[in-house]
Amino acid sequence: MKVLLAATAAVLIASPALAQTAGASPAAAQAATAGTKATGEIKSIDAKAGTVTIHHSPIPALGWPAMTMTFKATPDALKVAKSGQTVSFTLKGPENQVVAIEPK
Ligand SMILES: [Cu+2]
Repeated sequence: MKVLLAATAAVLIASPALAQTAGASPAAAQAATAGTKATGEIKSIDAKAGTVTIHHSPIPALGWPAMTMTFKATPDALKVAKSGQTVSFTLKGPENQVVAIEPK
């Protein structure tokens, strides 16, 4: 149990924006996981709406084929997003929010 709590705390510290939604039980359960990793190419960014559109490769963990779709993203993730960039990214929570983007 101690280990689980430590892991949860680490996730919350690593993702401050996610901590807001971690109070609800489904989100809390998701927040305790490492998230879903995926890769893709950034098509566009809407900083105002807080969204990023990515053409992503298949994501077997979610049962998704390759497609272009728009995700909600944390401010930190949006900050590093650049249109046309090939990236790996991390999805978390019930809405599959992009919580991290890493240029490849
Ligand atoms: Cu998709």
